[in-house]
Amino acid sequence: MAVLRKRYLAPAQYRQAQARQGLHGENGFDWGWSFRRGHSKIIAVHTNTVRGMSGSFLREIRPEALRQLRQARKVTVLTGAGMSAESGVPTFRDAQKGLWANYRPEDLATPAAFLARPDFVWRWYESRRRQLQRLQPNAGHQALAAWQLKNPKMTLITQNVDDLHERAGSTGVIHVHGTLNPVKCFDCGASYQLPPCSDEAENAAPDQEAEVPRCSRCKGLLRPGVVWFGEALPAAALHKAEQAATDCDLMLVVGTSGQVYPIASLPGMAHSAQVPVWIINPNASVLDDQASVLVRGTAAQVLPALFDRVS
Ligand code: BJW
Ligand code: ZN
Repeated sequence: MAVLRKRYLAPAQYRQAQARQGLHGENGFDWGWSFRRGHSKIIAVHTNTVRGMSGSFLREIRPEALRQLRQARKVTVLTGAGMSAESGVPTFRDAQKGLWANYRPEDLATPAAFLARPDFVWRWYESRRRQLQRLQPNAGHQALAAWQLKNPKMTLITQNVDDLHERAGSTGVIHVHGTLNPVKCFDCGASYQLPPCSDEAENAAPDQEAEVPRCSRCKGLLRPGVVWFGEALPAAALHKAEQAATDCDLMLVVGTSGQVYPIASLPGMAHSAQVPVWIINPNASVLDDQASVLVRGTAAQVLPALFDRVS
């Protein structure tokens, strides 16, 4: 079997390398082996993602890899922003578009930014909440929810602050970075469920005046129910996530860049506990070293096809 020596290539480069090394996939799905520290790594490239076409593509995935997934009784799934990208939610590290194009999320998602300009940061979150209201779960969210029905021991951990997993039907979702709604009081922590957002919220310009609602108990400012940089993650959620990372037969990591800690260390914890880690991402990430199976494709394309093959 040919060995694809250079592993972490962008899909187009990967295909060129494959052609050079004589690896040819069929049905739009190419795969190769790579060897490192004595372990084999399966790389699966969903070439239809590259070509922007749809179609079946998992016929070529190695049967031993599919068997691993089929036989797993306890699967832990970790999702990141890429999970919701095909629903229209911008990923965190994509350049922002529209009215907020000149601002970096990293500069807005901090307690310091909120304290300096609460109304400004509140408007950004309201515009995102409004945007989310008119977006729908994608085929990847739906595939995970359907798969959970058949595999009740699945644990779903998400870094996303949207509710698209729940709207697709997933239950018991562990939101390690909180949620856009409910919001909470900055001072006393009291929780408040916001009513649906107005259209104006989405179209509010960054410099437009807006009043941040206040807590009815202590009059403190309300803030989004998310975890900002420098803040501790919800202890119970983090504890459950860490346990689920090692107490499982397989970890599926979907659409995260693996740049934000402590969650970025979960795939490494699983890997150290000899749990096979599968990564689904159209792009390379710093987590790739921890993967036993890499699928270069998008969440909405890969997950339905993958679960279809193992059901
Ligand atoms: C697709 C796709 C498709 C695209 N299909 N895939 C150790 C080392 C260094 C630093 C630290 C450390 N430990 C802690 C830190 C500091 C900090 C940190 O990690 N900084 C790094 C940036 C270096 N961490 C923290 O501050 C955390 N708190 C903490 O550790 O507290 C300690 C403490 C203890 C006790 C008391 C007090 C403090 C908190 C982190 C909170 C993160 N919050 C955010 C914002 C949430 C609110 C909001 O949304 O506004 O969470 S940051 C942002 O990043 C967001 C995300 O959940 C998170 C992760 O991003 P994600 O999901 O990976 O998205 P992207 O955009 O990065 O990647 C998208 C991926 O999808 C890409 O790979 C694409 O290729 C892929 N993709 N289309 C599949 N269709
Ligand atoms: Zn309060």
